[in-house]
Amino acid sequence: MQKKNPPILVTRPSLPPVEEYDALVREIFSSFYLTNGGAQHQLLEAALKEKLDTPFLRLFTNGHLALECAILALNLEPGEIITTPFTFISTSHAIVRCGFEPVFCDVEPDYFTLDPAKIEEKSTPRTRAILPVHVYGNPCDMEAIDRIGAKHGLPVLYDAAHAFGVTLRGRAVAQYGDASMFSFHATKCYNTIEGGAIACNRADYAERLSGYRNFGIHPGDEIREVGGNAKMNEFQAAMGLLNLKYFEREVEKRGKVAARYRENLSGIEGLSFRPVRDGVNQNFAYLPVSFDPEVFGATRDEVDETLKTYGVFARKYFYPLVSTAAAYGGKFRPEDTPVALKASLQVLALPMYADLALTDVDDICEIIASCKR
Ligand code: T4K
Repeated sequence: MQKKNPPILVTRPSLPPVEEYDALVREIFSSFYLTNGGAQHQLLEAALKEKLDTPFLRLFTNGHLALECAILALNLEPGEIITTPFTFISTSHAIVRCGFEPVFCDVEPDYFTLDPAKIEEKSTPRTRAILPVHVYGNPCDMEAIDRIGAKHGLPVLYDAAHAFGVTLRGRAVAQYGDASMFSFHATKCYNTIEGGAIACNRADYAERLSGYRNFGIHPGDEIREVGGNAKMNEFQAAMGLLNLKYFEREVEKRGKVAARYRENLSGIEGLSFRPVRDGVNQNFAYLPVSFDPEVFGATRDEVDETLKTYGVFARKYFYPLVSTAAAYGGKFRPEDTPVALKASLQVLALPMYADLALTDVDDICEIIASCKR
């Protein structure tokens, strides 16, 4: 097989027709209103509230700052926040940057999401909140986690960066927990270039989010919070409005890509796909595949290197475990979360985007199959 040129990357952002974006950019130009809650922003906030089926929603300039504002707006006493080590570094950095200590709890072996059976043993008198992640867009066991939160009086803030549009038994993921953060980064299945949102179910919390997003300023020039600047601008919001129009088509195309991978790779011993929880309507945000080297014969890293020689750039999402980040000074032991550790060594996120040609998927699968020993 020939080396892919141009190379195939792990993802490629979906873009609306450029004429449609041009038309909205012209509207923005003629309005001279570029940020701070302009017309596009207002339209997008309203549209996403409906799409994510949530009573309150606030837009942010990116998912990470949204998460930080969401933590701050919980008004917690200093202490610990229970989270997963199997995530992007943003999750635990947000906890630390907001002045809390992350406590890493292991994940479920099938879904790689926070294991509800292990949360309570991580709880101490200093636990202040639970921050689970719907990793790859697979929702956590939200019913069980919400029950634990309610039992111990701990707020549950979901990192739903990957879970835009996902539902469980017809119920939007944003309806679980106290709040959910969605990322609209260019690499996500729904993008506003950079961007993010917090969905929540309480008006007072949403008001505090507005404050943290905009220097703590509220109507009447009252400055209630020590907020920063995390506002989404009009150009981002315009991209969001257009991408929202095409989102269903995006998911449908991604679904076809995912089905082709499954068709080609199912039955190869030592290679496994993530199962999907009952009742989940997926968004196909990522295409994670695990390689068990004992059975497959080659390691995840060997498969990754082989793909690269053909111009295919998969990604080791999420390796290394965030708990081992040098920034945390070796405080956490990866052996304490063995399921997450194993996942971090075995998972490869394969190229996944709406316009990935099915013939390219076939080629990628052929390369992977050829690695089997
Ligand atoms: N929580 C979780 C669980 C997250 O996964 C993330 C972000 C966050 C919180 C924070 O949300 P944001 O603040 O980002 O909204 C990427 C993304 O930058 C990041 O958003 C994402 N998670 C993370 C999982 O992946 P990198 O370092 O892998 O990005 P990069 O630049 O290597 O891009 C990945 C691939 O996409 C490359 O092969 C190139 C391609 N690409 C990228 C961009 C930006 C394009 O084709 N076009 C583009 O515009 O972090």
